[in-house]
Amino acid sequence: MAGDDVKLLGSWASPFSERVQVGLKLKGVSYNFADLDISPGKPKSPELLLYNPAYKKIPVLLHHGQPIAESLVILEFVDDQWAGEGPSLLPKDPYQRALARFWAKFFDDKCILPLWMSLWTEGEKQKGLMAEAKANLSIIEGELEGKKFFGGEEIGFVDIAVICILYWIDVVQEAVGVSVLDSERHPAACRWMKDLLGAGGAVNGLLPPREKLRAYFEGNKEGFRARMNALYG
Ligand SMILES: N[C@@H](CCC(=O)N[C@@H](CS)C(=O)NCC(=O)O)C(=O)O
Repeated sequence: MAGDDVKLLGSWASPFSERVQVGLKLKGVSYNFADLDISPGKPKSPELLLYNPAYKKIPVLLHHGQPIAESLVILEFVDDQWAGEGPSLLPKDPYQRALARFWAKFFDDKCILPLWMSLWTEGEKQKGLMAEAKANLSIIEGELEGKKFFGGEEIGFVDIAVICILYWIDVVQEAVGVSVLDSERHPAACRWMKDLLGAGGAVNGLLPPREKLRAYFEGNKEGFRARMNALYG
């Protein structure tokens, strides 16, 4: 807020960086955005290596020059630092708070890699990853049953964590010509995603335009395929 010095090292093309941007925007916090080029083959920025030597990954938030890394950790920091500004991202009740952290962690640990790697693999390997993604995402979907948002009536921590990734998966699957996320396999997630992104939705207009993102991944698809298989294949 006024007097705060907030800088985000990120990339417009990163869903993890986007989680932080959505959190800051919902809270109404002004920030400077350093849009780093994380395309495959590009050297890492010295600023990133300086502030996140442990993981060497974006996003990194600098608050008065103090670095914080890891998107979920940053989101929690944003919620605490600007408590009282905009909506609370995490529930106040300790048990509900713990549950929100649990589901965000489960999504990160069990859903992201099989969803993402389904896009960059083929044959039996891809089939196995798709089955794993479907099984784990169905568990997450169970959490949405009878609710508008993961957080209940208002958008919260888990919604932000999940929407950024699923939006990317939805766009990138189009760019690479693979289908891993659809309303037949994941009806609750697709319904929830449509509500959030559509006219009047809580993140409508906050995420990068679909066409821009699709073109970026389409243009870099061979580089991403090689890099993802080298890292996780
Ligand atoms: N667990 C991390 C993941 C961050 C991450 O994977 N960042 C990617 C961009 S999407 C990155 O920095 N990639 C650059 C690289 O690995 O060289 C978080 O939640 O912040």
